[in-house]
Parts: sequence; structure tokens; C-alpha cells
Amino acid sequence: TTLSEFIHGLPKAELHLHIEGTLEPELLFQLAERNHIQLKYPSVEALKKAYKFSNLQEFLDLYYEGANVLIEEQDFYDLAWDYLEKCKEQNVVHTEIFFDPQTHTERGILFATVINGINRALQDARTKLGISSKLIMCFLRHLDEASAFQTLDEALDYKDLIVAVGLDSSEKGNPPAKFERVFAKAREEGFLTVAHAGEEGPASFVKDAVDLLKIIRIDHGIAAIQDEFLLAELAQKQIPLTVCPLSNLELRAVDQLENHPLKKLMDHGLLVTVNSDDPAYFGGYVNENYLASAEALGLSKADLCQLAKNSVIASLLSEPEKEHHI
Ligand code: ES4
Ligand code: ZN
Repeated sequence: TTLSEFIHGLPKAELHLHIEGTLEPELLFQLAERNHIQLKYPSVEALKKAYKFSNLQEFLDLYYEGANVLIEEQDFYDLAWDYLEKCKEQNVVHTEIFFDPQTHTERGILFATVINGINRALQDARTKLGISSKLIMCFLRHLDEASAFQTLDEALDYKDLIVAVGLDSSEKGNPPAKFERVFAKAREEGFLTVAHAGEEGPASFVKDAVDLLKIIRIDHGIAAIQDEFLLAELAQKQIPLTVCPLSNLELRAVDQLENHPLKKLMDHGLLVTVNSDDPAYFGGYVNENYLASAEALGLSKADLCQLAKNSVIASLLSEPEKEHHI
């Protein structure tokens, strides 16, 4: 079997996926038309040409602009459903999805509209596609603590739908410490916690996310490769990393995939997983991330099996549910 067929055949969990980052240019244009929104770009092709980034912020500017076409509950359903069909095509059996309520509530969309649309698609995926899922609500770290507290407050009505809270958006200038109190409250309310750390920020942000935010999983975390003491701690505690190779390449966190620390992190004994982050913007869903990594880093079939197995182990599923997938 080819490498690509082998990767397809592995049952995988995806653990780092922003639902707003699955908005393909074609659906973006459809929703713009449906909602009578004027776009800056004359065509799908013109929009796709704009997807060239030299850092995280350049990407985020387009990502938030793209999200402006999401208005009605059905728009959020359609967004999530298209992604879940992609999961089916790629043999992704379980997915843990981030959503950014503030991206929508800041422009007058109700929290309920966002979560109800996404959740209806997740329920349909369970019954019609056999795909299980969890929802993780992310706070936008470029916004202030008060806005995060308000968002947490709104989430309390949906505790049964949201398993964890996370932290995303612009890492530089927005350290984990800024959200220490919000995360403490979230944990008191029974949410698990994860956070983006060490994507563009330093290894110390990874350490602080673990120590101050008590996260059970690190999103990205590639900067940890700079700190051997931190590596030893993450290996010892088996705190998972949700790594997104094509995202890191497209946002210039690494200059070329051949220099990506993925394999080194595995070799240090870390629980590493491979994920797609914002596949509509970074040119690949989960299988393309596995394949590009395998080709650039010379990963063996055993390595790829390990990554797929890690994705189940590092998921928020119960132990019996994990056993069922391994
Ligand atoms: C994101 Cl790649 C990335 N990093 C930080 N925040 C994000 N939100 C969506 N994609
Ligand atoms: Zn991300």
C-alpha cells in the first residue's frame, strides 16, 4: 500500500481543529450571497490567492474577516457538517472541535445561535456518520479578561455540550497569566482546560500554561523543543501536544517541514498528535498533515501508527471509549 493509503486506513482522532478554520472559500462565497454580505474579493480564486501568510496575525486577520459571513444557525450547521463529512472521507472517527464564541458575539450573533448550529451537526454526525465528538470553547486571548469572564458566564447554560475551555488567537503579548483567573473559574465550574502555547510564543508560555492554567493538553507546544527541562516534564507527565505541521509551515513558525520538531518531540517521549488546525486556510485536512510530515521527516509506518494511537489516547474520551478505537 502507498503511504497515502496507509494513512487513510488508520482510524484517527483529530484534537486541534477550529471550526471557523474549516470555512472553505466556496462555502464562504455561498454564505456571503445567502446573507447579502459584500466581500472584498471578486471570486473564490481571488480569495484563495490571498491565503499567503508570513505570521499568525496575518492569518488571523483573514480568518476573522471570513467568519463575518456566518450569521444564522443554519450557517454554523453547514460549516460544521461540511467538516464532519470530510472527517468521514478521511477516516477520522472522533473529533474535538474548537469554537470561538467571541468572534461571533462581538458582532452581535447570539451565543445560542453559534452553539446550537454546531451541536445539531455534531448530533447528526453521531447518528448518520458514526463520528463522535467533543466541543471546546476557546477564549480569544487578544481580548480582555472581562470579555472572557462574560463568555464563560454564557457557557454555563451549555455545560452539557462543552467539555473544555481553551485559549487561542494572537499569542505574542498575550501570555497565559492574563487568563489565570478565568481558567480557575472555568475549572471550578467543571470544565477541563487546554491552551494554545508555544506556537509563536516562547517555551516559557508552555510552562506557564501548564503551571498557571492547569491545562491537561497543549495546543501546538512546538517551542518546548527549546527547553530540555520542560521536555522532560512533559514526557514524564505525558501531557499531550496537539501539533499542526502544515499550520506551522504556512504561518512560518518553521521555515520548512524538514525542520519541524515533530519527530524530535516524539523521540523525547512526548505524547504527540498530528492535527489540521484551520484546514481551509492551510491547504490540508488531517491526512494531508500526516502525509506531508511523513514525507518531510521520513516517518515510518510504525511512527504513523503511533501518532494515530496517540490521538485516541490524548483525546477526552473515556477509557472504555478509547479501548474501542485502539
Ligand atoms: C489559530 Cl493557527 C491559530 N493559532 C492561534 N489561534 C487560532 N485561531 C484559529 N487558528
Ligand atoms: Zn489552533
